[in-house]
Amino acid sequence: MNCRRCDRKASVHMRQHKLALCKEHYLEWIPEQTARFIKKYEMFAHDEKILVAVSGGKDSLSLWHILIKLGYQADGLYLGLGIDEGINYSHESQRLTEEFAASHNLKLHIVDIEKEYGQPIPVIAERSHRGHGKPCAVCGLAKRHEMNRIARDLGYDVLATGHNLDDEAAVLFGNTLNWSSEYLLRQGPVLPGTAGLARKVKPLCRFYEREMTAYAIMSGIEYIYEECPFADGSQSIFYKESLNQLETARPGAKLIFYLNFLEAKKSGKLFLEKNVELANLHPCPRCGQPTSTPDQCSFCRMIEKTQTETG
Ligand code: Q46
Ligand code: ZN
Ligand code: ZN
Repeated sequence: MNCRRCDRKASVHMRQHKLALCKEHYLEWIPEQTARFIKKYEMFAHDEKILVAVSGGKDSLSLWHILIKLGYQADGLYLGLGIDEGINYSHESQRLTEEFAASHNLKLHIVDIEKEYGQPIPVIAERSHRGHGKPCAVCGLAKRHEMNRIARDLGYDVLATGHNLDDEAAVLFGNTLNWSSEYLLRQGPVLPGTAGLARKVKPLCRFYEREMTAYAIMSGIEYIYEECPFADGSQSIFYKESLNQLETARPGAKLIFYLNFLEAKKSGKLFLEKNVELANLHPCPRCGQPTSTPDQCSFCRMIEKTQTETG
């Protein structure tokens, strides 16, 4: 098949879009589409300061690469989680992130959880007895807390993450299986900011994972191939595999699943109470972030608990 734009041999075939492109035009198409999504979902403007959460993986580094290409002011934030299993995941992902930032002359903030809170994620997880032996619940909580803290403290308007369509469809699938209406209400390409919470955006949410892999490889981005060792056997991987089976039988199914959800939500046709209050929030006395739990936020409570156990 030939490239739709220039007639050279195509390198990427996207069945779900009925589109084939050569390398050169693919590397134009992805940023063009991203720009279209940023505009369509009103994610941010050119004069806003963007903080990109980078993990060293293909999605977040590609997102940073694309935003810079599109002329946005985007700095990076890398969170050192202290996960040293396997290939020493944290060390390797930090190295690749730093290399990317240096070679593209970009500003990168690095926050090391152990330096900030005295213990790495796996230890916090163990001591706080959360998450049934896996650090993921604690890790997710800490990542959200820290990204928000840095965005707020350093005056960024918006926090961008590299979630792709496979990620979003898997989350949607899980939320639908459980009919978690509160999560469904909050899911989307943009989560508006509130006092103390930065606006969160996902500019890659309409790209298939394989499209992002192709973009990263063709752009020559060096990223960490391995997933975090704790991702193994997770529910989200199981959902992704199930959706992949569906996608194989019905190309485009994943995209339709996600886009029709967004459409239905926008038009108010979902069986969701539209005005479920986003729980009553008050500032955490320790870190100041809005929280719905009485007294301190869940993150600060967790840290305090682990610290009292240590000392
Ligand atoms: S980084 Fe953290 Fe993930 Fe690793 S410990 Fe679990 S949540 S799997 S996206
Ligand atoms: Zn072409
Ligand atoms: Zn707090």
